[in-house]
Amino acid sequence: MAEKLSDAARTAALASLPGWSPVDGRDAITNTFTFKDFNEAFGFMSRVALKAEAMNHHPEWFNVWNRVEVTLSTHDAGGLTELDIELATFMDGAA
Ligand code: H2B
Repeated sequence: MAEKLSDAARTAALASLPGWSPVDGRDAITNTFTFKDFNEAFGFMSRVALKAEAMNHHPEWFNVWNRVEVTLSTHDAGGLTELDIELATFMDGAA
């Protein structure tokens, strides 16, 4: 099972992921992606869904029209792991 990130690794990971921020009261990161329209937002979600399924690591997310609010955390580990950093990095590339 993936291990929770150390404080140093968490700080370094966040520094490499502009736009992502820690969630208050929980070991997780969040970002909001805004697209031109629903078609682009859902295209992004579709690409991320395939990646998430391949990783067996899934986002918590909420979509309204052109906006996708994402929270990443590793439920099995009770906090942030490398899997969240990998998925966040993929999302940045897909957006
Ligand atoms: N996604 C996330 N974000 N965290 C997990 O711990 C996790 C997951 N675990 N997707 C997987 C699925 C697990 O629940 C299944 C049973 O493999």
